[in-house]
Amino acid sequence: MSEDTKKLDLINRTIDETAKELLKVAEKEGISTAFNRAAEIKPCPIGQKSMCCKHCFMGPCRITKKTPVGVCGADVDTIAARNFGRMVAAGTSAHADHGRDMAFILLAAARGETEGIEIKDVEKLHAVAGHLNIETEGKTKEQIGEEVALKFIEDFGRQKGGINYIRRAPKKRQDLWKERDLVPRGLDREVVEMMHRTHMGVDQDPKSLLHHALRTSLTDGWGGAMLATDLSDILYGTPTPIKAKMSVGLLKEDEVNLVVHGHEPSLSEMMVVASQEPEMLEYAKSKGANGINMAGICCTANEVLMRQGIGSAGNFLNQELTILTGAVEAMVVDVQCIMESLADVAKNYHTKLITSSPKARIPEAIHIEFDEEHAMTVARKVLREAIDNFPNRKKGAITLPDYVSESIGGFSHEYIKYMQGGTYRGSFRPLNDAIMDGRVQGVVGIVGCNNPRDVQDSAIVQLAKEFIRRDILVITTGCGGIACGKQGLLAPETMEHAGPGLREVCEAVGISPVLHVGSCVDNTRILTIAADMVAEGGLGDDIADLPAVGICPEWMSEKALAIGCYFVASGVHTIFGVGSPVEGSEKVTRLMREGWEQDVGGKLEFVPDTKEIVQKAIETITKGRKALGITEYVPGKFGAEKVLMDMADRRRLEDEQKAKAAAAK
Ligand code: BF8
Ligand code: SF4
Repeated sequence: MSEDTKKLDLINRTIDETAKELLKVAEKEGISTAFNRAAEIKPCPIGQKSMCCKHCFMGPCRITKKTPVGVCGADVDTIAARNFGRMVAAGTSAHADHGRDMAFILLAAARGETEGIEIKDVEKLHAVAGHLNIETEGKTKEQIGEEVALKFIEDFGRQKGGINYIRRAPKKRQDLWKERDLVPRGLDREVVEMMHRTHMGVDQDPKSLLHHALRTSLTDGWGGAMLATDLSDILYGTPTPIKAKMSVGLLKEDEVNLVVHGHEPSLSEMMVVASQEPEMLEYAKSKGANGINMAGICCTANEVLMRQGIGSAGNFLNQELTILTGAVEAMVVDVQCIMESLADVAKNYHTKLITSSPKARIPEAIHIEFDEEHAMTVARKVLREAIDNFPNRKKGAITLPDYVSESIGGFSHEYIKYMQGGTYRGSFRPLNDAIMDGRVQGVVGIVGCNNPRDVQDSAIVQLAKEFIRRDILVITTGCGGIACGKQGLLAPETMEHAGPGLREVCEAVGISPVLHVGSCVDNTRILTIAADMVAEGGLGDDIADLPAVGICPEWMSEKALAIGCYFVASGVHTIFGVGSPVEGSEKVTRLMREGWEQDVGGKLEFVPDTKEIVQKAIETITKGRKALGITEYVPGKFGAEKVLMDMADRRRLEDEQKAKAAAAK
């Protein structure tokens, strides 16, 4: 392959124009990114299919035709189920540990032990106390906050019985969990039990291992992640629609650019406040900057976007590229999805990489640890580091792509309810009615990551467009939400791409056909929306009855698998793109499809082809509508039928355009 073709291939691994531009900078400067590393590192063909076990030192054992079982006799089915179980446990732990930290911050805030953090949304605090059966009459918000925090903290270590929030699921779902022995005990117990079961020589039944994966994931979906969402709302405010810019083009040449990256909202919330303080702005001026510009990456971005309208510089695959602009004074990272390569990329520029979590250290980074007791002091310290670095920019090394999209985020579950009837009459009636009469055919959640094994943002954006065109409402979170935002799908103009039925409903209610509901822990907002739609009536009596599908088109993280599992355990047909992490075991693949569908009504499938994902989602929505006895899905009746472009089509089109451009020169 010639050098030129290599270059061309790499920039075709994203549909984000700013990423293309910055990949050219990487190429020119010889800086390595995930894009070129993914091209250079071929996944291990055995590990990729989960045909390898390293759970003890008699191995690692590779399963082949010649050696169909490991030294201990474990076959590929047990091995694949064990590997999958551990991935789900890790993903669950990441989300739920974040939730636990939020509970401790609420406790500290309620006890007056925080600096700058206090209970902001009292209405939400009361609603949460209600879910926990905590009496609120005559109590101060601090008293209620303390009780809520303590009750949540207790949930993490619950040894017997179920965690509190399972009661937020529809009654039928709760009964099914009881009947199937799926009611999750505390996070700590379920995760430890998963580690125990998957130790050498313990659980040897793939079905039983997968069953426990579902139960473990429920401590995430209806536990840790749901708490993380609710507690962030209580402390920093429940989101309402808010405008925000998206794409790396929002960085400013004449201002201090401070990028927050990771998942936790607390330090970034404090930095928003600090960045607006007159003394800080004066300090920035004294260093030659015209202001302070905050931007986010990944889910910390989603947290401050949802609540403060802080723009997002991009999603997972934009993190290294953002530093390549040469215009980032500091990138502050907390936990999860932070590439280890950031330190190496930053070395080529003046950018300071700052770690803030005691759980996530990077040797080359500056460590300024966040603690709630000194939250504002820490935020100001970080900000000063960034401002001090402004004069160190390498003047000739700045590449700021000239593109930025306007988006609207901030669609919390509470706001979606409110906008369908106002403060006193908020309900899900209009949406349920629209689904029942067929103006809206169903709801699809498009969530999750980027994966450099696929073209960045391509599947997410293609799917979102396909569904809204077919009158299917799209709810999005995480890197999926940012992908939609960068491509302009979160702007009101998206209405033009929607089918006429969906368009009518969105115009009447005042929403966009693609709703960004937040970060990855905010996938639990999708669960609470689904539970409320069931409670509203007319669409069955369980989440499994809704004409709804969950899709994770470009997944890469273990958290995505945890989310997938709790969606399935809640009754949702869930489809992942990219490829299957259990491909080597037909039995495990079948159990997740047919076995789980029989058991819990939801199923998990791995479908790399985007066209096939659309087809499968529509089949499920059609089947769901039929079972409810509501208008059958008629393709083209509401939305215009259009052929979906696949990658080959897209490449062909790009080649044609390039040929045309070359001919015109
Ligand atoms: O938690 S979507 S790449 S950033 S794991 Fe990570 Fe995946 Fe992005 Fe948010 Ni979620
Ligand atoms: Fe091999 Fe069994 Fe040990 Fe796994 S647990 S490494 S299959 S001997």
